Amino acid sequence: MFGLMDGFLKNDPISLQKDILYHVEYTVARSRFSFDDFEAYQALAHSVRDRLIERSHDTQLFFKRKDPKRVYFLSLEFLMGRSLSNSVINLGIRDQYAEALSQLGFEFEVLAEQEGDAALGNGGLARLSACQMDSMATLDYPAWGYGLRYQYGLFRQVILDGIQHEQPDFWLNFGNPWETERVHVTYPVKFYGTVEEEILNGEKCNVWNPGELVEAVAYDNPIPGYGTRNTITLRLWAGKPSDQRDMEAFNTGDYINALVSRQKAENISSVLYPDDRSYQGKELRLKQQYFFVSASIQDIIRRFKDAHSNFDEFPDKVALQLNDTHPSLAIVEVMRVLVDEEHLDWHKAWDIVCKLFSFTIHAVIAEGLEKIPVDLLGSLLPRHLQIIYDINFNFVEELKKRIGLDYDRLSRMSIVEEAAVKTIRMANLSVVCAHTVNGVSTVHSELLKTKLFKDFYELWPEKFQCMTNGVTQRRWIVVSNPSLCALLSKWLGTEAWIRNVDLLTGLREYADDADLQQEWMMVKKVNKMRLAEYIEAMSGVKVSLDAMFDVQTKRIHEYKRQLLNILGIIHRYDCIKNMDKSQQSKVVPRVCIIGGKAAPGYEVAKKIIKLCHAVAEKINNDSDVGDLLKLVFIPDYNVSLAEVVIPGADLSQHLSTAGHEASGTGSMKFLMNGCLLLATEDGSTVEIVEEIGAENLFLFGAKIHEVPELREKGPAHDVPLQCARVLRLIRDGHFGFQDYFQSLCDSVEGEDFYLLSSDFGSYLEAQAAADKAFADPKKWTKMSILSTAGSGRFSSDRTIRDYAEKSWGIEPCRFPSEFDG
Ligand code: 475
Repeated sequence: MFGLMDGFLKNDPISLQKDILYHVEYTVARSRFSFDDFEAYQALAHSVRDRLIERSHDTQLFFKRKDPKRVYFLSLEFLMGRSLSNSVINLGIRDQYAEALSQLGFEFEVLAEQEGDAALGNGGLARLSACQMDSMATLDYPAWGYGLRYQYGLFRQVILDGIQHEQPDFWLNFGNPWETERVHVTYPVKFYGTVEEEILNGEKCNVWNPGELVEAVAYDNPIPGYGTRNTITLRLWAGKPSDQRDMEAFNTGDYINALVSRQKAENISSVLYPDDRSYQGKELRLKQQYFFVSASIQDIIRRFKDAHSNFDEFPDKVALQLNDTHPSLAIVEVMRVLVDEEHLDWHKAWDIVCKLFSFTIHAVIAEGLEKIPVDLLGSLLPRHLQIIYDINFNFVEELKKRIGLDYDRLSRMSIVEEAAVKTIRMANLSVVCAHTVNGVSTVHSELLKTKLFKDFYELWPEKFQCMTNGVTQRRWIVVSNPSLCALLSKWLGTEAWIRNVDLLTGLREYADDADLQQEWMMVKKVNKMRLAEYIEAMSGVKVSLDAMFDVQTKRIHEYKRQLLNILGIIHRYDCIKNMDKSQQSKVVPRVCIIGGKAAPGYEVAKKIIKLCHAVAEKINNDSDVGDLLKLVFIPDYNVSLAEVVIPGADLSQHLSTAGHEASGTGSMKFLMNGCLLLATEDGSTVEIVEEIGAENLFLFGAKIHEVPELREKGPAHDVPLQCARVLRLIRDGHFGFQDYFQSLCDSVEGEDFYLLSSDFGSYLEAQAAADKAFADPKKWTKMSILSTAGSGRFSSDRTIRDYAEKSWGIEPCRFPSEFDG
C-alpha cells in the first residue's frame, strides 16, 4: 500500500528552491524576480506546509489502517508560538532549506523572524499543551489535539509610562500558512432552547430543541514529530453561521437582520479570555467551552463509527484527556450523545463514559476550581444540566452506601454546590467520572490527595496519580539554542539526545573538563550577546556581557512574587549606593530582567509592573551605579521572546510562595539551557533538586509545611530591617508615584499573605550565594553543566510516556521506517 508513499516532494536544495519560488509566484502572487523578506517567509512557510500535509496524510492513512486506540487531548488553550523553525527541524530539513535560501539571497534566520506567534493561550497550562503535542508526535502516539481557533489570541502588552495597556493580537491578519480550513468538516452546535420528553419506539426519551445553532468548522494544524514521519493534527474549531437556521429567517423576509445575526456565530471563537486563573459565570466563556467540546466529540464519534458499530468498543479505541476542568463538559456531552442520540441505557452509557476520561488539574487552591452557576448552565445547555443532576443523584446515592449519612462530607463531595448561588463544581464532576486524576508535580499531587480532593482520595485512592510536567527539548534547546545543541551533540558523540533526553546525563562526567567548560562559557556568551542586542534595541539600555543576567519571566502574579524580586533589587541598589569605590569593585554586576503579562483586570499585578519601571528608571540613570546594576522590563513576553531570553540567562528566579505553584515549567526550560535556578521549594523545583542536588541551585524561603504557621503569626510578625528600609524608600517617593505604591507596601507590612517579609532575609542570602558562585567561573560553569545534565526528567517526552502508559492505555503507531525521510 505504501509503495508510492515515500514522499512526492523532494528535499534537496534545488527542489526546495523551486518550491519556494513556485509559492512566491502562485501562492503569495508576487513576481519570483521581486519579493521581500515577508513574502519570502510566506512562500517558504507554504513549501514547508506542503511537506507537512503530505506527512499528515500518510500518518492519518496509516492510523486508519492500523486502527489503534487514539488519545484526544482536549484543551481550551495552546500556546504554540512560531512554527517555521520547529517544523523544518522536526522534518530534518533545516540545513537543506538554509542552503536553498542562501542561493536565493535570503537567510533562514531572518525569514524565521518574520513569523508572528500563535498565542492561543495564557501561560503555563497552554504552553504545556504545546510541548506535549510535540512529544506525542515525536513518540509516534496516535494522538489528536482539539481546541479553539481564537481570532484574537492573548493580548499584546504595550507599556506606556510604565503602565500595561492591552491591545488586540491580530494574528490572522496576514494569513496563517500553517492551517488548512476543512470546509467539509463542520458540525452543528446547539445552544439554549428547551428539552421535551417524547416517546420514540415505545421508549421515553429527551429531545433538546435548541434556540440557537452555530456551525463549527475545523482548521487543521500539522504537528510534525522529530525523527519520524509521523505528523499529527491539532484541530481547532472556529464559529461559522449555520445555514440551516438562517434559511428560516431569510424565508420570513428579514434579510438584513438575518445577515447581521449571522455575524454573532463568529463571536464564539473570537477572543481568548486573558485570565490565567479562572472565570466564573461568564456566558461567552461557557459557550466557548461547550462549542469546542461538542464539535470535538462529534468528530471523535464520527471517526469511531467509521470503523465500529458497537459502543462497547469505544473505550478500547478512545482515550479522552481533559486539560483542567475547561473541557469537562465533554463528560456530559458524551453521556448526552450515548443516551439521547444513540439510545444506550443510562447505566451502560455511564459505564462507558467512566472508562474514557483522564483528568489533569493545574490549580492549587480550591478557589481556583471552576464553578458554573446553575442558572447560566440551565439556560445555555438545559439538557446538560438535567444530565449533571442525574449523574450527581446516582453518585450521591452510591456515596451514601459507601460512607453513610455524613452530610458534611456528602455536601463537600456533591457535584452541585448548594450555596447562595447554586453552582456546578466542574472539578468534582471530572473527579467522579475520570478514571485517573493527575497532578502536575509530586508536591501538587500530594496536595490534591491531602487537601483539594481529600474526600475523593479516601474514596478512590487508585484514581490519583502524579504526572510531573515536562517541556520539549526540541523547541527549548534545538530550536532556541542552536549553539548549545551543537555542543551537546559533539560532547555526547550523538544527536540521539534529541529523542532520548536522558542521554544528557552523559555530560556529568565532563563537568570539570576545562575544554568543555571553555566551550560552555562561549555558548552562553553568544546567547547573552543575542539577548543584550535585543534589550538595547527594545529599551535603549546597554548592558555589560560580564554581568550576571538574572531573569524572572512568567505571568505577573502576587504568588509568583515579582515584588520580592523588585524589593531585592532595590536593596541591592541601596547597598551599592552606600559603598565606597573599593567595596563597589567587589560587587558582582547584574542585569535584572523581568517580563510577563498581567491579567487586564488584575490591579495589583499592574502596579507591580509599574513599580518595576519606576525602579528601573531610577537605577538605570544613576551614574553611581553604572554597570553594577541594571533593570529591564521586557514588554510583551511571549514564546518567541522566551526563545531569546532563556538561552541568554545565567540565573533565573522562581519565587512562588511555597505551596502555590502547581508545577512551574519555565524553570525546566532554564535548567535545560544551563541557567542556574534561584527558587523556593515549591512545585517541580522539589524534583529538580532531586535530580541535580541542592548544591547546584540556590534555594530559599519557607517550606510548604511552614507556611500555615507563618501566616498564623500574621500581620504582627516583624518586618526585617532590610525589608523595612526598602519599603521606606518606596513609601518616601524615591521612585516617584508615592501614593500609587503605598498599597503594595501595605500588603507586605500588613497581612503579608505571600510571605515576602518573612522570606526576605533568606532570599537575600540566596542572592548572596549566587553572587559568590558567579564570581568563580569554574564553579559556576560546573553548576551550569550539571543543571543541563540533570534536566532529562523534565522532558515532556517522559511526561507523555507516563500518560500513555498509566492514563491513556495507548501505544506508539509509527509510520513504517523504510519510508522515513
Ligand atoms: C500552573 N491557567 C503552573 C502549569 O501545569 C503549571 C487557568 C484558568 C483559565 C485559563 N488558564 C489557566 C492555569 O491554570 C495555568 O496555567 N496553570 C499552570 O499550569 C502547567 O506549571 O504551576 O500555575
